[in-house]
Amino acid sequence: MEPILQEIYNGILNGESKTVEAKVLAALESKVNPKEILDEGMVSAMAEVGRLFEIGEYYVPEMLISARAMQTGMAILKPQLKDANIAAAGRVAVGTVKGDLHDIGKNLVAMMLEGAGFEILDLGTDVDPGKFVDAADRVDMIALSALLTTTMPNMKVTIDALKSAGKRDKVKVIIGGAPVTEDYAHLIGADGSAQDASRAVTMAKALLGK
Ligand code: B1M
Repeated sequence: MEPILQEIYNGILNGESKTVEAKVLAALESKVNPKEILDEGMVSAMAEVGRLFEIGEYYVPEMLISARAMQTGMAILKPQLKDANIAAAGRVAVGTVKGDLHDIGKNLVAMMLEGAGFEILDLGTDVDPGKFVDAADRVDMIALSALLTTTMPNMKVTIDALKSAGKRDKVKVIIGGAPVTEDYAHLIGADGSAQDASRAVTMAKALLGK
């Protein structure tokens, strides 16, 4: 890994927002590809944070400060990942399902979709199914994120709420997040699932015929 990417990686691992900010700016200045900064320097660091949490070396506070450092870097990269020349490809409501506070992956999906020309309605985290149902009148697609096995069932609750409100056929629904599989998407009646933010863009384009 390039030294500058290693420094960003370490900054996220140690939850040093200021370092991450400075190093991401420096990397962009040196013309390092923004996607490379994101994938190698940042997303891989968050995966390591998860591993350290799993083996009991990190606790929730460490995860939180790493997440803040990650968000700082993402805010700087956001304009770089956006391609201004693409016409609006459709409107997408994105949100993390009820009970779930993880928003980094959701934000990444929103950023990449926005970069690909979609208009984003970001409903945030811990989103009540009713809010997605309300949003269905204003968007072409709903993108649900869940990071916990305990909150994943709320994806089904949300889709069922859309069905009960007679709005399921008005929108496409895609789901994603670490515990989500294609089989699960099929089981709960989503239109598809994506493993990462890039694939979410590909899927959104395919489902909306772009
Ligand atoms: Co949490 N957490 N966390 N956490 N956390 C995980 C998810 C966990 C796997 C850690 C672990 O045990 N290894 C574990 C879940 C275990 C499980 O359910 N099987 C866990 C746990 C247990 C918890 C708590 C319960 C801990 C506690 O309190 N005891 C608690 C729950 C709080 C709640 O939500 N109610 C909790 C809290 C937190 C923090 C608040 C401290 C913080 C979140 C801060 C924030 O998001 N602002 C946090 C963090 C940071 C993590 C880890 C370390 C990192 C998540 C992350 O941001 N990854 C995570 C471990 C891990 O993932 N390895 C962990 C980087 C991000 C880019 O990846 O979000 O996976 P990800 O998104 C990916 C793909 O999943 C996909 O695209 C992205 C990449 O391009 N994707 C989509 C995501 N959404 C998509 C939607 C799509 C398509 C693709 O279409 C719609």
